[in-house]
Amino acid sequence: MSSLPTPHHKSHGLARRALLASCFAAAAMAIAPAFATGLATVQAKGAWIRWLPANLPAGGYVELGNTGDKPVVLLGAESPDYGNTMLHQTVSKGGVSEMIHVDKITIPAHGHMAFSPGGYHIMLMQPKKEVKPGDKVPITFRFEGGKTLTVDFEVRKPGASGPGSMKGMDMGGMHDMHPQKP
Ligand SMILES: [Cu+2]
Repeated sequence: MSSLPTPHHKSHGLARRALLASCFAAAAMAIAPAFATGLATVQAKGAWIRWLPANLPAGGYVELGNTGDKPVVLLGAESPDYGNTMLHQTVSKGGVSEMIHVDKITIPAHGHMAFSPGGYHIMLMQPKKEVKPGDKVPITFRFEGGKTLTVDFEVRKPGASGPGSMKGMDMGGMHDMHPQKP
C-alpha cells in the first residue's frame, strides 16, 4: 500500500502540473505577438482620434468589419504612443453618461462593430510624447487566439470634420470628466 500515492501527493502533483501548464500558457501568450500575423478577416476604416489639449485622455474611433465565417473577439488595444490604452463604452444611467471598461467585444461573422462617440471608444491615456492634430498614431488591436491588427489613427481636433464628428459635437467634455468621475 505504501507504494501508492496518498491523496495528498496526488493532488499535489496535479497542482504542480496545473501550475506548469499555466506557466507555459503565460509564456505562449508573451511570445504570441511576435509570431502572430495580421488578422486577414478584419478590416478597419475611418480610424481617428479625438484630440484634447493638456494631455487629457483622448478617444479613438474606428469601424471594424469581419469578413470571416467565424466571430472574432477583440480583447484589447495598445499603442506605443500611450502608456495606458483601454476599451471603453459610454453608457447612459439615469440620464447621466459614464464610461465602463470593456473586457471583450465580439465582432460577428460577416458583421461589424463601430467605436464611435457616445458608444464604444478606445481610451488613450498617458501620452508618451506630444500628440497633436495631424499626427498618425498606430494602435494595435489584440484578438482572441493571439492575432493582432495594427491600424494608423489620424489625430483630429474636437469638432473637426471627419467620421463621427457630428455625433462627437454633443459629447464635448465627455472625457474631461472621466479621470475623476464622481
Ligand atoms: Cu473612456
